Amino acid sequence: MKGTAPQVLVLMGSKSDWDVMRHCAETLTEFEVPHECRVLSAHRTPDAVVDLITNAEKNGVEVVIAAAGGAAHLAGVVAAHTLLPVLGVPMTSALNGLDSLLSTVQMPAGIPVGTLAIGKAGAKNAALLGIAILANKHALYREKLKEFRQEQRETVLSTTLP
Ligand code: RP5
Repeated sequence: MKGTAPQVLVLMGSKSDWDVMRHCAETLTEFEVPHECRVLSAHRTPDAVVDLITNAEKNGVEVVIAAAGGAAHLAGVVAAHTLLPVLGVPMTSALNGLDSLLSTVQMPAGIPVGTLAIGKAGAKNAALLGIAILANKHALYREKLKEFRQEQRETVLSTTLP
């Protein structure tokens, strides 16, 4: 969706996260949600994270998704600088993502990060939850989510085993 202002901003701490986070981007594309994916790190590029996130809302962004691995503070830092809903996706890491999960989910009270599952499921669900948030305001996304759920239902019900 080039040329359209992004409604969802997808940040990840490293290019090494892309192999997982492409599932998030692919889901947003499937639902035709204008989005932008960026690599920015809370510890390697802290000033650039703050610059981008403090301007996100006035640039039309409605939901931010932030993925990171290890001492995964990206989503929390992002949430500290915006009133937009922030969804965190823990990346698999040296500790199988448990460190990333705890770093993302265990926000002290006051600055929430809606945290999804570790890895691919979390990447895809972050997109779907982001779309559900957008659907409160944009009826078209609500219809698309209904269709998506119906397709999943039909897939399960038509499953046959050998
Ligand atoms: C985090 O460190 C990134 O989100 C990534 O998951 C992890 C490793 O990054 P690289 O060393 O692969 O760049 O900041």
